[in-house]
Amino acid sequence: MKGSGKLPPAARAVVEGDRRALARAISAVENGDPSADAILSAIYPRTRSIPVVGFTGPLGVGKSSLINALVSLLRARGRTVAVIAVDPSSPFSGGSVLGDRIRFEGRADDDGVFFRSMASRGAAGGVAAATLEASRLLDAAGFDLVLVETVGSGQVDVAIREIASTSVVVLVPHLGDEVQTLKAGLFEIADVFCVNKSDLPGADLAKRDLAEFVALGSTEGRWSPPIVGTSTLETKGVDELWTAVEAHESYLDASGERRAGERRRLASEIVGLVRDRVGQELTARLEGDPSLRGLLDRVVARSLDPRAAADRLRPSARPSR
Ligand SMILES: Nc1nc2c(ncn2[C@@H]2O[C@H](COP(=O)(O)OP(=O)(O)OP(=O)(O)O)[C@@H](O)[C@H]2O)c(=O)[nH]1
Ligand SMILES: [Mg+2]
Repeated sequence: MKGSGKLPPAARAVVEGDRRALARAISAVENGDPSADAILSAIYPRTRSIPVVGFTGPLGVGKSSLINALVSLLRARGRTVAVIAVDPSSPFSGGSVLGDRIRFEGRADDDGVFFRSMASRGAAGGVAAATLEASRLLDAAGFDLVLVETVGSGQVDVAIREIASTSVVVLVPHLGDEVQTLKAGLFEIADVFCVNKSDLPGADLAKRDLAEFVALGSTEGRWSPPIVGTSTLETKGVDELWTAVEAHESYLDASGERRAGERRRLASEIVGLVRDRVGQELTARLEGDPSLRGLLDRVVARSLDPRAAADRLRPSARPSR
């Protein structure tokens, strides 16, 4: 490990792999606690941009089951793995449990695995930002890769694109009409398709359907998402699924897309942070700062329109300076 002596204690504990410190730092990020700033800032130079693999898809298709199976496979191969479940029912805090969904198996005796659920309350963008920063903490803590589960709720899944280096869209045979709806959104984010529950009838048909769909959108020289059939019940296809994920990760390196993608994501992260901060500050100042209150008064009185007021508030046109 690179010398961690100069780091603030909370950050040092994270990079030294202290689980409780890691859990506390993630909670600070999740709760928007100001103590997160110093930790995130201190650990950032130590992050390596590890693979973050997102699993998304409709309720109950077997995302958690697949992640459990992959964790076993990866641990058997000596890789260390962190799992983040973006979960509205937050299974670790006793939230309501839907049907017979699978929980992540406790592996208290194994330091090479870390499970964490993040409540998906608040805006999708907020969840995405917290998940991104949590992945960064896990990266700094030395994990080889992060697996993220999101429920197929649309916005959060699309936001996962901003975090994951590889997105796996999980489906099952006989989704019927649901597949048609999904095609609009989820399908655009897939780097790998997984048809889970392939022990059920109709799996081959579902794979053929998907293959036709993929062929429609495929472009010469670009990544074309492979379609992998799996059954966690019969432990089939899990190796192949991971092989497909690794193939995409290799493609990212070979094509230069990893660097380009990271650059794009960081730019969008910075813009998002500025938007949040400037927005909060302006909201407060529009009522609190006398010169800006006057501007708002004029808009209310119809002597200025909102766009003209916004123009005057642009950083390059600060009215108060
Ligand atoms: N037949 C069959 N059932 C499966 C398979 N994988 C998972 N299941 C079952 O499907 C149900 C849901 O599995 P989960 O892993 O919780 O699915 P999920 O997508 O994580 O569910 P949510 O997080 O609630 O969206 C459970 O009852 C599993 O036992 C499979 O390969 N075949
Ligand atoms: Mg699940």
